[in-house]
Formats: sequence, C-alpha cells, structure tokens
Amino acid sequence: MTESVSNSNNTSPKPDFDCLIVGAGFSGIYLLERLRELGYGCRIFEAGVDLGGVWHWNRYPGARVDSPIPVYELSFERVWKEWTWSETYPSADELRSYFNHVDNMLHIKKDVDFNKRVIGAQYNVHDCKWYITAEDGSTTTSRFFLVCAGFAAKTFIPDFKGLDVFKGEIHHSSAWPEQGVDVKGKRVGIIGTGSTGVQITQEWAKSAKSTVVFQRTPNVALPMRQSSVTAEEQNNKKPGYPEFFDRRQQTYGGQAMERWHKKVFDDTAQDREAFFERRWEQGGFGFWISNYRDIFTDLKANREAYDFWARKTRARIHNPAKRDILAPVEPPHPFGTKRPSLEQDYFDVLDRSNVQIVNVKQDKIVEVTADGIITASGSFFPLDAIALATGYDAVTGSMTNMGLRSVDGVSLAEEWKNGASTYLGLARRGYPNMFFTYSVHAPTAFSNGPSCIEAQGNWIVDAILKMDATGIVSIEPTAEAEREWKDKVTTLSDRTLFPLADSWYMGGNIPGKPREQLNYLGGLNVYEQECRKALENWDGFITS
Ligand code: N01
Repeated sequence: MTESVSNSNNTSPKPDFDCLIVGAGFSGIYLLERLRELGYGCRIFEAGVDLGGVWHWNRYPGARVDSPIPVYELSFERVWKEWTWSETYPSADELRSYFNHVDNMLHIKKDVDFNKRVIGAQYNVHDCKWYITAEDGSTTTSRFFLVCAGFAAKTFIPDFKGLDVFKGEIHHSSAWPEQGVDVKGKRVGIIGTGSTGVQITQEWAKSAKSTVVFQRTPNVALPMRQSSVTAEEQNNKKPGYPEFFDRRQQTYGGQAMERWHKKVFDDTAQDREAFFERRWEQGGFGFWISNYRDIFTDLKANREAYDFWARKTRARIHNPAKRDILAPVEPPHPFGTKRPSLEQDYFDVLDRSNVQIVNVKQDKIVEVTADGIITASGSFFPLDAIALATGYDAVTGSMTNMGLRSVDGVSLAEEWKNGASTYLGLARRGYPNMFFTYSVHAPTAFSNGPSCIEAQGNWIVDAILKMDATGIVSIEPTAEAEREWKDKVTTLSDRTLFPLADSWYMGGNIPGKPREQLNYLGGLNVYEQECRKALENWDGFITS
C-alpha cells in the first residue's frame, strides 16, 4: 500500500518498501506481521542469521528469561494457541524454538534479509524517502523506517589492557560460540555479575575445575523458583489468555503484577516481615515489582527491603568473607535500583570451595595476560577461559551505532553525545517517519518486553494508518515536544531512588556516557495513554 507516497507530490519512483524494519526480534516481528496484514510492503533487515533478536545472539551457558510464561510472549492467538513451554522461566534454547514456531505460524522469514547489518540511514526531504545502507553495500529506500534493534545491541567490553593476548577462550556473552565452551577440568573466570554474569556463573562453576568471579557490584539477586509446566496446565489456562494479555497491558510493568498498595511503615514490623516473606516465597520479581509502593521513593523504606534480602541471602553463604562481598550488610545501592537477577543456586554455587570471588571495586582488574588476570594488588589469577559478562552500551547504543543521520546530515551519535532526546520514546526530531521501539525514553527497562513492544507497535501502526487516511506524508516531533518529554522522563526519575545507582538505566555503566535516566518511569499503562493522547491531534508533531 504505497498510495500515501503519491501524496507527497513528488514524481520520483516509489520507495522499495513502505516500511523497512531493522531487527527480527519481538518488535520487528510484531510490526512486520501487523503492517503486512494491513497490506503494507515491509521488509526486515537483520544482522544475525535467524529470528529472535537478543535470544538469537545470547548463547552463553544458562541464558534464560526472567519473566514467567505466558507474560513473555506475543499475544497473537495463532502463535500462543499452538505453543507449549516446558518451564515457567524458559531457557534461551527454548526461546529460539519459540521463534521457529512463530515463523511456522506467521511465515516471518520470507520477509527478512538475514546477515544484513544496517550501517547508515537518512531521510531525504525532497523525495520523502529513507535511504538505508547496509554493510553489504546495498541501498534500500522506504517510506517509513522502523528501528527495532532492542536495548542491548551494542556490546560493552571494558578497555582492559592485554585482552587480545589471552591464550585461552575469551568471549563476551553476546558473541558466544554456537558450539559452546567446554570448561570441564578448566580454570575459568567470569567478569561481571549482572543478569548475564549470574547465569554464566551458575553453569560454569558446576563443571569447571575452579572458578573466579570478578565482582564490582553485588547482584541483589532474587530467588527465581523455577518449575516445570505441562501442556495440560497451559491448555487449561489458554481460554483466559486473551483477557490476560489485555490485562498485561494495563499494568505498570506489563507484567500482570502490580505494586502493593501499602507503604512499608503502614505495617507493623511483624506484618512487614510476613509480607516480605510471602513475596519472597512466591519467587520471581514479586519482591521487586509488587513490593511496598514506597520502596523506590523512600530510602528508609527501601532499606527494610534490602535488609530482608541481606538476611535471607547471608544465611545461605557459609564462608564469612564471601558473605560480606556478595551480600554486604550495607547496601551497595538502594535495593532494586539496579536490575536484580533471578537466581537459581547462584549463592550456593559461589559458596563452594573451588569458587573464588574477587571484589574488583577494591582490587581492580589491571591486566589480562596470556594466562590469566592481574589485579591492582598484584594478585594473579591463572585462567584457561574467560567470560566477559560486562553488558551493553544499553538503550541508546543500539540506535547510535547504526549510522543514523538527521535530515541535516548530523549523526545521531553526535546529537546524543551529551544526552538523548526523543518524543514519547517513539520518534525523533530531524528524522521524519522514523519510529523506534523498546528503546530510549519508553518504559523499556521497566516493562516486560513483549508488552512494551506491542503497545508501541500498535501506536506506530495506528499512526501510519492515520497518516494515510488523512493524506499526511510525513511526521516528526517538534523541538518543544521533545524537551517536554525529556523533562517528564527526568522528573519522574528524580522522584525515585533510581538516580542513586550507577546502572545501565542511567547510562552509568559506560565510562564517559552522559548520566541521565533513559527510561520512562511512569508505567506502561500511563505511557500508553500519553502516546494515544498525542495521536488524537498529532500533539507535539509537525505533519506535512
Ligand atoms: O549487563 P549488566 P548484563 N570491571 O550491565 C560489570 C538483560 N538481561 O549483560 O555493576 C569489572 O547488567 C558490571 O559491574 P557494575 C537485563 O535487563 C536479562 O548482565 O557496573 N566489572 C556488571 O556487574 C540486564 O539487566 C537476562 O559495577 C565490570 C556487569 O559487568 C541487561 O540485559 C539475562 C566492568 C555488567 O552487567 C544487561 O545484563 C541477561 C569493569 N571494568 C541479560 N565493567 C534475563 O535473565 C562492567 N562490569 C532475562
């Protein structure tokens, strides 16, 4: 459906596509399917060789999702009706099978170019087309340019001296060899204790001869409480799925889990302990997301949650030195202001005698040698394999790493050098007809992925439909709307304790990156209402 292009009053040939989508993860697939059904000509360019986005790339041992089924899946009935999970928190392998199933049901792959990495894109105001260049030298034109690259597409590897001289295997978690790494009988090291580091440690420490975990910040990890699930159990619940998926969109975190209505000190100490205990026993993110409603706004309230966590966790660690590194009495940051992992036996594994923990906040890594790692104190840790679980230039990195340029030819990386700016976490001034999902200034880090993606995807589809129904050729935000949106994102964040932690939420994990809130903290439900309101009269947009 390219009639709208003829509205542009230009005589240049039609673009190659109505919508060119970057990325074949949840967002790209969702948008492709929705737009294709409406008759739009779409294509996905995907740098990897298969569907799945982060689940395609993340092949490190132990990788699994931390949202329970059926929260973390697409709401397309054709997909969920015929699909059965085996665990409450599925593994990356199972998620890759899920994406194959998505393809079997929706025939996504026929509209995807794999191995196609976008390295440049710019909108031409004269012919109203995006020109998208790929690493293979090709240039493709499109009316809309939809960036669905997720928040974790740009790997971060610290600039450790000697990284390239290490003789053993060394891999970042996002570039893990498909055949895996055999660590049986080997001495292994894991740098980083975020969600990825926790998951790798749980696996490697069980088979390696010895393990050294290089921890800069303790992971205030919560019990996952994994369980197997049968097809029968799932089939019994499926009649309720449509309502469940609707409800998921109406919650703060897109999780079908709400913050508790009470504040921490509304309860007596005894009732509070009982409440914490219930959340703890449930497992998963309940202790984080549906905890007392003031734990992210009041340090004293937050400390109660941390102290409960520390008591529970310290009781599991028998080695006193390890106990103080892994679960210190004093919080490393307010509880939950860095993403907690869901662990299965992380603390038990770390307590083993063949596992060593190095506190690299006090004793920094200074060099990787051919045979191991040297820290500032001069300690040498001989290693045969190293896992770099050091995370991502998260949220903005996926977008600034793609060669995007404004209509004036300025690169997005340059524009965002001192801070990101967007409108509604969906659009950017100077980039007409470009929309992005699960990225900057949206609920991204604070929402279940598929929920956020579907809310934004539906908005993008409706915006395109509305443009075509009313003869609008292009839209882009005003400078004022962007300023106001950024102020809102910042104000919401400043009311909370999140700015107190050096997290990737705040750009705090990357040396030199501007320190600012990159996520919208008002909740997915409110976010969606705000976006919908703007769509009614194109508030904050310039239309032409
Ligand atoms: O990355 P991270 P990640 N020296 O940035 C450390 C999602 N995810 O890949 O905390 C030593 O969280 C760094 O230390 P510090 C999820 O949303 C989900 O683990 O900055 N250490 C930190 O410990 C997650 O939040 C799952 O002090 C250094 C680690 O490296 C997001 O992806 C699984 C260092 C990086 O942790 C990112 O997680 C995996 C240095 N110079 C990922 N530099 C699920 O379970 C950094 N570190 C669904």
